[in-house]
This record gives sequence, structure tokens and C-alpha cells, in this order.
Amino acid sequence: MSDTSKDIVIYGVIGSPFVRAIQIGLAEKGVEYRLHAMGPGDTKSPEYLARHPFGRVPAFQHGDFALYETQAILRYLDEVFPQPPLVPADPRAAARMNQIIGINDWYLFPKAAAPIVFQRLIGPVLLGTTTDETAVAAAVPMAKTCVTELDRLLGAQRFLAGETLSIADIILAPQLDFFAATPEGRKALEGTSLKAWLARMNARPSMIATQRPEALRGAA
Ligand SMILES: N[C@@H](CCC(=O)N[C@@H](CS)C(=O)NCC(=O)O)C(=O)O
Repeated sequence: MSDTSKDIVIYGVIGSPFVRAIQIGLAEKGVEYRLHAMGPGDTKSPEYLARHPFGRVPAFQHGDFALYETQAILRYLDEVFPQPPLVPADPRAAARMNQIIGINDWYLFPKAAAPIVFQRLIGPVLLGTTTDETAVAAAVPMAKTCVTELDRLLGAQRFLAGETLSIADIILAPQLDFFAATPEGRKALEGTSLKAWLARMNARPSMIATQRPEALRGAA
């Protein structure tokens, strides 16, 4: 393969936890990239839809290879830039990593974090909308289930899939960090081991270097 790290482009809206996960993965590997920053409306432009027919971020390009879906991008990067490895060698730990990514993609993001973060932060801060308390309340039970289960899976381990950083941590940390900026997120994390895990993740240079925009950082 002749493509180098210089040929990597991330297309994304800055602040998106999925976009941030790719930035964190690349930072953990010490790989350079270019960020093609988009506005929220740009995801449905004909030009972008040609790149990502579902109109979501991130999209990714490495030389002549185009890809979308965050976990697929991170797995590709782990193969192409193997150090440090971000998929556990142990089959059970790797299965745990995959399970946790599934929890994020099917339950935490769409049914809990996205509705609550939108109602508490993105809508009021960026769009001037008022919080729909019914929508927030409807998402709280799923948020609790997700946090309880992720906390159980973390247990006494240092990272979500064992003792080393994996793609599960890289996808979940920006997601839970955004969620923790809402009152519901703070409450859900209170008293869990996930809270300490998130603090450890937030102290990593890869997380510090990829903060959300200031306006979306403050607690709602
Ligand atoms: N399954 C996708 C999810 C990406 C996603 O939902 N991104 C959100 C931002 S966090 C998005 O693009 N939202 C814009 C929209 O829905 O129009 C992935 O893993 O990349």
C-alpha cells in the first residue's frame, strides 16, 4: 500500500462523538490527518451524500480508499497502523469490545445519549430551541440501562475490554463525555466505576487534544 498517513482525511462536524472517536484513534496511534470540517447542514448536500449516502458523519478517505461507519474506520486504521494495537488479542476480550460497540451503536447513542444531548445541549445552544422534557424523560430509562450494563462490563478492569485501551473505549469515551455534560448523564454516572474510567479517559492526551467546541462543553 502506497498511501501514507498524510493522505488521511476525516469529513465531519467538529463536536460529533463519532468524529471525535476517529480523531482519538488517530491521536493514540500518532498518525497525522486532515480534518475537513463541515457544518451540520452540509451532511445532506448532494456532494456529501455521494460520499456517505446516509448523510451522517464521519466519512473517511485514505488515498483512493473511501469509508464510512466509525467502527469500520477504526478497525481499518488498526490494521493499517498496527501500533499500539486497539483490538485485544484475546478472543473473549475482543468479543467484549465488539459487544460494547454494539451497545453504543444500537442503544446508548440512538436511544439515550443523542436525544438527551440534543434536548439539553445541541438544540438550546446551537439552534435556540427549548428542551422537550417529555423527550428527555422518555430516554432516561434506556440511559440507565446502558450505564448500568457498561458499568457491569467494565467491572474492576482498567479499560472496557480489559487492561488495555481498545476501540470500545475510543468510541464510548466521547459519547459518555458528551452525555455527562447533561444533568441526566451526570446522575446516571454517579457512583459508578464508569465515572472514574471516564476521568481516566479524559486525562489522555488524545482526549484533551480533541475537546468539543467551547459552547458544547459546559454542563447543561
Ligand atoms: N453509525 C454511524 C453513526 C454516525 C452518526 O449518527 N453521526 C451523527 C453525529 S454524532 C450524525 O451524523 N448526525 C447528523 C444527522 O443525523 O443528520 C457511525 O458509526 O459513524
